[in-house]
Amino acid sequence: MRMSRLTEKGSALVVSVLVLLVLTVIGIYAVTTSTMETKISGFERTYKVAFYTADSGLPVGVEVTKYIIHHVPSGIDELPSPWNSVVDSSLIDEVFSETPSSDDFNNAPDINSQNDTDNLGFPSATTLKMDVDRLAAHYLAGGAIEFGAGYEGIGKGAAGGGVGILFGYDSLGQYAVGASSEVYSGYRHVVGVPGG
Ligand SMILES: [Ca+2]
Ligand SMILES: [Ca+2]
Repeated sequence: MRMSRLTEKGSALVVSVLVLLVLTVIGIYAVTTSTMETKISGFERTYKVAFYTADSGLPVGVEVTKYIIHHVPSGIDELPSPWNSVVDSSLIDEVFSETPSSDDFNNAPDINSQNDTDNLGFPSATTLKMDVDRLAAHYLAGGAIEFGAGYEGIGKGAAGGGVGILFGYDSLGQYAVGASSEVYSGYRHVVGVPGG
């Protein structure tokens, strides 16, 4: 009788230890999984910040290009703030030159947000670097109405075509350590011809 009770006590102890072991393993698994998920969502967030930085830089590049075309500045200091601090001086020549440029955003970015004290309003630890390239110019056939949406040039001839200048924007957004995103976009600037 006594022996039997001792055996029962021993069995209960073994079962308790086994249950505790199983619970411990489940607990470790749960903690590991949630830590992994936290890390993954953290990576996702840094990637999104990098992507939106790159993406929101594209309109900046287009506006800078338009300004240079319309105002023909002789130097970068003639650009309005904060563009005068983030635009590389080579961009003015690039916009008007028919010779394609071979620069890139790593080597010599045409726009670098870090050169502005406010980082162009982007969050801290974020960088926008962009390469603006004039790709090609081509004559457009057809009437002004056809190009009405992109019309910004001179001389509205009803039957006149114009010149379309293509620009490419290679935008790099960087956030924190290692998170980066690249977005590429284009813009066609249409210049009308007088007396068309
Ligand atoms: Ca350049
Ligand atoms: Ca360029």
